[in-house]
Amino acid sequence: MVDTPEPIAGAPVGRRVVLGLLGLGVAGVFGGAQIQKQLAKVLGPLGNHDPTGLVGLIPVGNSFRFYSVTRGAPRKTADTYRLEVTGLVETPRTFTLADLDAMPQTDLVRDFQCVTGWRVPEVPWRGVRLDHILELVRPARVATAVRFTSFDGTYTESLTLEQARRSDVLVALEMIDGPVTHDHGGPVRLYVAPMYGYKSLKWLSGIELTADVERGYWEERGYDVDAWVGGSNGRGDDPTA
Ligand SMILES: Nc1nc2c(c(=O)[nH]1)N[C@H]1C(S)=C(S)[C@@H](COP(=O)(O)O)O[C@H]1N2
Ligand SMILES: [Mo]
Repeated sequence: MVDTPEPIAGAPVGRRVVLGLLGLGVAGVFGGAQIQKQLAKVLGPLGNHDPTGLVGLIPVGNSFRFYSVTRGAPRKTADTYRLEVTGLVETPRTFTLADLDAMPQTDLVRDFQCVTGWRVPEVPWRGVRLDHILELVRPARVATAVRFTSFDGTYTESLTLEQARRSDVLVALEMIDGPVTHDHGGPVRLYVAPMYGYKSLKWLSGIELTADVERGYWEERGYDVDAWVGGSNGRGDDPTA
């Protein structure tokens, strides 16, 4: 955590932050996902907003940005976190973090790629297959799609039921080397391995079975509903602008 108090929006970056960023150059040799912990430590609250663009200038490459279309989300703990699964299902259910922890866990090591072009190679992910959760609630025959909501109150995403059942789509509890951190959408986020990062909704609070695909936040703003990496919308403009 940066201990120089600095107002976030438009503020000059504190000296300690800059020194910290320079220090990261040393860590660059590790590259990839491992850099993330140190980035989070040095950037602290700036990591969420990056009003200066400095994050993009850090000489390490292959690092995560923290994205949020809102000013973040409330913090949820094992006591307060709930995942509601509703809509066109036989048995709507509400799961706690302990419930999700007790389910079979799947490990994946996959690249994480934002449609804007940054990419983090070989990120370890761990969580419950979305398909497992769908089995527990039993989708009705008329359900063809799944809609996801975030406890940031704004962001949404969706998948077809067929996509949602893939073995590389996780309700993720861990990424990199521990629990999904708050800034990365913890305690629970979605991870849709074969698609661009905007599908991997952070701060997951709702899964709703629907009759048709409903467009998500960025899809309302022009991005492809089918966000396969390498597909038509890998065009390099910025869905977070
Ligand atoms: N709730 C929420 N989820 C989100 C976003 C967001 O702004 N809000 N941004 C998406 C985009 S565009 C990307 S690339 C990834 C970034 O994940 P990260 O912030 O953990 O790096 O989260 C996705 N999920
Ligand atoms: Mo993204």
